[in-house]
Amino acid sequence: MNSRAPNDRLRRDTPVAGQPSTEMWGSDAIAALLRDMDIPYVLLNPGSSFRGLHDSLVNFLGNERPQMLVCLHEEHVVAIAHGYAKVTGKPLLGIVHSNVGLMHASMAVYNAWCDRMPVILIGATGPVDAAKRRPWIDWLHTARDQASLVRGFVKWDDQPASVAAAFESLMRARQIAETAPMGPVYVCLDVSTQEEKLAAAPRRPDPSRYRPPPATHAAPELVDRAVQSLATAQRPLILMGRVSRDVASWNARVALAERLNAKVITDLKVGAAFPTDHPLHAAPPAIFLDPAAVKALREADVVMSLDWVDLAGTLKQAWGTGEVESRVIQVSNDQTMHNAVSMDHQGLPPTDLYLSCAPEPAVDDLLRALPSTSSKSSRVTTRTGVAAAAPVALSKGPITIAMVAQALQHALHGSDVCLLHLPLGWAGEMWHFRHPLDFVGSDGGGGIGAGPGLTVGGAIALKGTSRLPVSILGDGDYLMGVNALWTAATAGVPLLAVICNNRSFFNDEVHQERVAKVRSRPVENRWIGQRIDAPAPDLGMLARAQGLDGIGPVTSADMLQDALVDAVRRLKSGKAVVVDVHVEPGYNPAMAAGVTRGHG
Ligand SMILES: Cc1ncc(C[n+]2csc(CCOP(=O)(O)OP(=O)(O)O)c2C)c(N)n1
Ligand SMILES: [Mg+2]
Repeated sequence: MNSRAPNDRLRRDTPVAGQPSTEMWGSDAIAALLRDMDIPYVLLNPGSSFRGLHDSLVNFLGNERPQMLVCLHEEHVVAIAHGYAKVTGKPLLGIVHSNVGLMHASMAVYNAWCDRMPVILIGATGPVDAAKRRPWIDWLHTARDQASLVRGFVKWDDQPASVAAAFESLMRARQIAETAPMGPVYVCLDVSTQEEKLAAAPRRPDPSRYRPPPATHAAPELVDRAVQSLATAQRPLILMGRVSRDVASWNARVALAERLNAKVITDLKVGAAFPTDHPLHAAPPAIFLDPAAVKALREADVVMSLDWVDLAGTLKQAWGTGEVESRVIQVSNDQTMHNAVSMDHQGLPPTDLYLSCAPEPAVDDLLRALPSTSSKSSRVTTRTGVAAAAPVALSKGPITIAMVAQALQHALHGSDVCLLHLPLGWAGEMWHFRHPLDFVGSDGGGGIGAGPGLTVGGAIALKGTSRLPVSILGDGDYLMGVNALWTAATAGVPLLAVICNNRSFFNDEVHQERVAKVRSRPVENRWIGQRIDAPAPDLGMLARAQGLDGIGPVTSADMLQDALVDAVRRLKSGKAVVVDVHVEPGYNPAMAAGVTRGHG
């Protein structure tokens, strides 16, 4: 992480001090443990099911560490925590109301699950003891098994029935969430446990004794076999998948590829994993494989996956239904997550050698075992910051996403930037990544509406660092999640979101076009049921309405460069800024082919 300036703190609502008291309530004890856990923020949307805990966070802890950040929708509670984890690798706390709050939050939990990102979500239930329920509302907001709403996509859940049990539950929740593969966890607190009066402060566990286990390593003989296979390969290739944001690990991956002279493919679904302008980087990063990546994969005699998302599907893009002719080394411990309600475990890849661990320990072990004299190529990458780009020419013409990328790079040239989200029409060649925080990856579960929340979460993590938080979002994604941005405005979090506004849920126009062609029906109708254009929502005004700066709409190329230079100036002065840019609809060919591939 870059050095932090003193302005990393968010704006905080300060409670007045009450009368000194020795009284203690169940939720005070739970809040005290949350303080011990040393997590800076708790995201929430209020609800009576956790009014006891809410009071304790304000009046017992003074709204500090954890500091409350209010969200306008529970989906953002989780999306913001998810965005923070993508930058830091660490969980924030979220609290959502019984039943209905959790239902709102559920899509974002799913995204965090598929993205293998830690979030500690706390919920609550009306009195488990039916005799204590208020008429009507307590019954609506109590469930027989509330966690069942999300159990299919959390790593662990619990409903502790006492303060002591809640202590243990929270310790276990954090330990499990932070153990690789990481993921969201859910702890549901009974309202009666929170509101019970305690005779004395219970002894709390020491969180430092409940840390996640250190990373496990593959057995030495398996590492030896992998070294043998890679060192003797003629054309090795590494698929760099879910890896950490750690710079030392980034350098280790570069050293490994160089020592093996292995080609590398990276993925836009996950964060930057390898310098995209390195000579060994074989093809632009993409959601679906670029043709150059398919070629490199088919030519490889040994393919090593470092926890690549969907290894089977990727091999299928290269080899079709035929036999995969490369020898496949899989480095992943993702199998421990493979019992979700969804099929996010993807297809089962052929695996000739299986190292069941996370990429980082495997890369370190391989590097130690490979003699450095075996280096077949060497190159040190030292450049950082956004690459130089010519300004976008002044013309009255339409704007493409590629022009937005170019103009933004021109405006940001030389700054360290973290791209916190990219739109579906993005193409990998539009921007080079040279640092693990240059790009943090996609939403994980394909749940549209996550972009704004992920942006706010990433921006919270970056506040006070020298790295600028920037997102480029689709208009559909923005409009579904737009009120996540209010949390950035109220907490004083700078960010820049540029909306590639094609006035459409365009992804689905591509699908309708395909169906129309297959059925010999008019493709001209593909827009019906998709366009967001009559009226076209004013995206800048939606930002201004929430206290952010809103620029636009930027409707022709001659307006673009100045608008983005202005936006970057405002970002650097500490503002949260949205720019509405009207772009031509269109996807790159690999993306268009990938999204519409037949179901048969
Ligand atoms: C919650 C949710 N609803 C619907 C979809 C289906 N869907 C996939 S992409 C997309 C369109 C997104 O629109 P936008 O962000 O404007 O990007 P564009 O397709 O226009 O490039 C939709 C509706 C989804 N993935 N998630
Ligand atoms: Mg769109």
